[in-house]
Amino acid sequence: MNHLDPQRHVRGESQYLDDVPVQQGTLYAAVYESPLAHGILKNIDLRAALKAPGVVRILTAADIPGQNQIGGIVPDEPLLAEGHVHFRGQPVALVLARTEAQAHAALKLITADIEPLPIITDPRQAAAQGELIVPPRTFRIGDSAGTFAGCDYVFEGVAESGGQEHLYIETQAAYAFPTELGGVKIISSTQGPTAVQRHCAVVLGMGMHQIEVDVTRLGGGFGGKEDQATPWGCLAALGAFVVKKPVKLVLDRMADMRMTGKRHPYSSDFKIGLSADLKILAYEVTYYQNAGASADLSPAVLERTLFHTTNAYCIPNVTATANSCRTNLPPNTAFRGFGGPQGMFVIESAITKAAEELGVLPSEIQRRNLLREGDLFPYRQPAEGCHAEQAWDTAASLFDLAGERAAVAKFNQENQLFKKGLALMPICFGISFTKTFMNQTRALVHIYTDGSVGISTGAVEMGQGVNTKIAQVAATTLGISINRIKIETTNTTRVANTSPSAASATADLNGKATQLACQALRERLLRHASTEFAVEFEGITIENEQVLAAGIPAETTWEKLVSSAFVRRVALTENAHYATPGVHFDAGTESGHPFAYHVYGTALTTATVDCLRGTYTIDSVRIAHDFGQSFSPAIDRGQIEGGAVQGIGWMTLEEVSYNDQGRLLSNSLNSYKIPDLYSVPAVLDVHFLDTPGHPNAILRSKAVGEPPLMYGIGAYFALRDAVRAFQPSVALPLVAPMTPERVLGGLYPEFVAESASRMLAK
Ligand code: LUZ
Ligand code: MOS
Repeated sequence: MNHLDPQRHVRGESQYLDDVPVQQGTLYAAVYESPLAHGILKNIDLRAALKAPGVVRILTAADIPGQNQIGGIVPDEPLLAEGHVHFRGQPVALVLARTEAQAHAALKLITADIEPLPIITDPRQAAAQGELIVPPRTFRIGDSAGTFAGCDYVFEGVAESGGQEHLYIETQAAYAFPTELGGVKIISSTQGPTAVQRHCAVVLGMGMHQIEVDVTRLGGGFGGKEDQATPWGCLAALGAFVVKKPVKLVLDRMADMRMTGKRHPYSSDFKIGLSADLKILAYEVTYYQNAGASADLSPAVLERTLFHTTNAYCIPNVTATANSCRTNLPPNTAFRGFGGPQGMFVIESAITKAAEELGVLPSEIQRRNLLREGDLFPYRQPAEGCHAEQAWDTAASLFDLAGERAAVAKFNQENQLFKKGLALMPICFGISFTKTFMNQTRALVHIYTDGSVGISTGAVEMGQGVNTKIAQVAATTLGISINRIKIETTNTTRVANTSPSAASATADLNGKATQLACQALRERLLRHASTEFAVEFEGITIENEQVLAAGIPAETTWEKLVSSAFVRRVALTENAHYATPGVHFDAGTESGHPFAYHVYGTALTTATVDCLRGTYTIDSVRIAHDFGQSFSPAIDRGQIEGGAVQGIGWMTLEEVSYNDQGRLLSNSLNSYKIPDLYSVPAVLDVHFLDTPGHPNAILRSKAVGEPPLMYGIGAYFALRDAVRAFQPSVALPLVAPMTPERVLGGLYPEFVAESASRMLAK
């Protein structure tokens, strides 16, 4: 089965938001952003801009008819700044003009009088000043403090990981239309249509039923449109509501990079205790999450960091504390992995540090501590259907770990100016929204009288192939060709109260709802056939569009079955609700069974460093991955390859950089480097482990969205291994991304420190 969309994508036929035919009278919106990262907003001078050509109206907080509030978890985020500004790029005013160029030209005529306030960009500084978004949370199992005294080895350290720009190809955008009775319809590039609907209703001061949100597809999301499509949807809706004209708002790339939040940078303190035989007995970690200026999804991201504190390892004594720190940066947000990668980077750093100090291979510690069936995670869910050891051992044998190691050692002995490194990266990722109530959705399935089928769910297609999977589920369940099936746009009036397409759970949730609806329709149609042809219900099936059973006429096809059912007034529409069974969590005790299941895998990564230049190549990434029973292997393989490469980018190339004034320095694609064709490893192998899948996974095919991103962490440690082959004594800080500059700093620490101080002196 192939992904249904790519042929249309490469021919330019797929319709994205900016391709929607523009209605007559449409106004174009542009956003005036705060030029300062923190201050008191005393006045906005709109006079010159209002006189500019084509300008129809300029809206500020004062024009909001409902509440000026779009905070999803904590109500701390105004749609338009009011009283204060809290980050550079914060929306302050919305210009509506006849053309896009006129709207942008008018922005330059706006001035704001802002009294500067002190700017915080560092999460530890924010924490020291008590600037926390929510109270700190702690996950605890066993007694870590009491265990360290009995450990043979104890190591402490600091690990830091950087932000990451989502860089969806389609930037943030919305197109809003006034509807009769004073409502608004919004076409939005969002992963969360209901979030856009809910917040538009709040901002406009009306019921959610007055707001309709429609999504055809996104040109990528990666978490960046889970919550942060909302402001643009609300701004376009506000414009349409006030001016009673269609309003289109599309961010250009640099505005998108400046104004939207990214993956959260983390700075963390760790302490790890081991026995003489390298069992990890205790682990303590304190995370400082750089949340940016408002909560956005940060508390939920923070929680998932805690859930992934111990990655794929069983550690009996753990204390993990997480702080969400308020800084004067754009609010950071969901990004593939959702805090999990940040937590997993720290435990891998701790293990690597311990291994380096002890003079053993990190993999010796990793392998010895992998989860086994029934082991408890720190939140007390047992590992059920655990494939951590199977994934590791399969990777080690299939990819010839011993041979690879020998080859790396031989290369390093024979080469002075190039060094190779190797690392293993096991992953374990929990599938489900950690907020239990979010694990629900619905599917609305229509069979039309000609036998064609239209399916609406809460799933948003953003390139991940969820529409293909849902169509496959329906075709399989109904026994018909996939060519009869259309996956409709995601629309809040057809499927209401949806969770965002996120948490790797979209195909599971919406696939299961579709399966339930199609099972009901199938049963209803077969009962009709049983009556119509007076044959036993039990024996009847539909296969390849043919209704089969003794006594059923051979010419009874799917089409005939459907049209005869219609004539007999049988309902050809079904609406099904699905809620993941067995998930629960008690935030009071920080324990429960939050995940439907876990996904496992192991990557073996090798890299070569050019020890003169500090440049490098990631030579190979070979992955043994737990797909369960994949029914779309091409799509699933694509997710693993894409995720691994995106993770490599986060860990080795992509450096989100703000100055101390909160100004984004990496503000375009010439200062922010993402993986391209040339930085993809020459070898990127994906092996499908033989695993049974899980009943909560759609057709036992496990979720594939987020887990592979964390294979990229292996690239960081492979590079570190190579640098240490050149400079065995170097005290390399555990700071990601491992950019060529950082590699160079590891290769020539004194020289780099010296030249840096010389540059500073200049
Ligand atoms: N969004 C969310 C997510 O609201 N809860 C989650 O647990 C989650 N996990 C991954 C990605 N997005
Ligand atoms: Mo995502 S980080 O599952 O939107």
